[in-house]
Amino acid sequence: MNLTQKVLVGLFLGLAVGLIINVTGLYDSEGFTRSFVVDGVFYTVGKLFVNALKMLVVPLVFFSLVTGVIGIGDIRLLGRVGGKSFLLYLLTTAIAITLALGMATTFNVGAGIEAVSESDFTGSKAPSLAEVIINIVPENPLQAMVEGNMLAVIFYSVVFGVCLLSVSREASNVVTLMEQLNAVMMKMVELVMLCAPYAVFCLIAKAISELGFELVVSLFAYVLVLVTVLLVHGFGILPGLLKLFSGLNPITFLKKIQAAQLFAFSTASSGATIPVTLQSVKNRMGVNGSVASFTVPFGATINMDGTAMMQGVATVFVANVYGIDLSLMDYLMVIMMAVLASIGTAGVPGVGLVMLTMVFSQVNLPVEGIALIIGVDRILDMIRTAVNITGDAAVTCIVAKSENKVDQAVFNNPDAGLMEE
Ligand code: DAS
Repeated sequence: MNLTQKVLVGLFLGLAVGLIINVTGLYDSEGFTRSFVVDGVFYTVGKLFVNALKMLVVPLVFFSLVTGVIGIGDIRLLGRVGGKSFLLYLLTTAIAITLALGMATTFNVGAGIEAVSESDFTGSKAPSLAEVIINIVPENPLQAMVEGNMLAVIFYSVVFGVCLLSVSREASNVVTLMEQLNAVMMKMVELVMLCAPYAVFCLIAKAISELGFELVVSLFAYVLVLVTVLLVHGFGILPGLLKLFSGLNPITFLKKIQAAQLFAFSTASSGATIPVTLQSVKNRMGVNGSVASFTVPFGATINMDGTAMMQGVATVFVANVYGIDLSLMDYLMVIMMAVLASIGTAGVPGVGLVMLTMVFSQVNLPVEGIALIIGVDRILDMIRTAVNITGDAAVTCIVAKSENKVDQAVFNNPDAGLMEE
């Protein structure tokens, strides 16, 4: 079995075990099953996995962005490619979150569910917009890395990469070292991902043991709306933008991005999927490596349309559960914060949920409301990550086409670069 199949087995086994523990009352009985199995084994394995992922985030972002910038090879190209891809990434994310907020408010998700009085979920107090912008330039880059201030890490990584690129002849050893360290990071992500099936089993089993099927049912509207907007964006809007801005065939694009989408779905990690996304856009779609090696890691780090959509729908869901009316200004703030949050998060499982605390705090929503959706987030993370990398690939193709860096013959050849997973 490949990783995807193993993760899906872990997912469904976890659902089954969690339901059995919950329905039989083993969880509520506060006995051995709950104390040792659920709160012991399941919690520990799940936490170890999440910690391992968080361990990867900062070095992965730094080396993938530095290597991506170096990969451009030509400062002038970086300016055009970097500028175009950054603007397109922001545009697609803003479209995504606006669609999500529109659908979530139309269907009024979360209305009618009993407000949750307490939870142990605590999030950080989000900084004001001015602080978010000022914090982009770190006083101390190492401190920004230690604290996981992702916007500052991204800023410093891009600046470091641009400066290294401008002295790449004299600093060729450093360039080689960066590329080798990036390869090490990719291997480390792969190693951690080997544990994904077992971690998914434990995380899902624990969540369902606790939350029970009724809460999962009551979240059904949240899941249904979010999955709908994710699919509309991933399989409708993004291919449509590809056709509009590049003229490339959207159906061909969707056929050729499938392997990367499936890998993103199974790993719920854009970062882990970078090698597969790169392979898909270069070998299957004919995008020149000089563009893809920047826009793909860049997108995997700053472009998360699916994540922004989750943050939009979750905001409406929790506001309704707690009976809080959001103003137009609140929605505009959610859009801006979700775009910033997606920029500041590296592509690893669950980061969207972590950054959701930043979005909630900005519109004064109770952060503990996140505890309501954390149980089903893992499955949704898998879907939204597939949408995230679809956005990365679509923008990569649009930018490459605008630079005449797409080999049309390869793009149109249905068998080009077929990859065995
Ligand atoms: N799993 C993240 C990614 O890799 C997305 C998220 O957490 O929302 O893109």
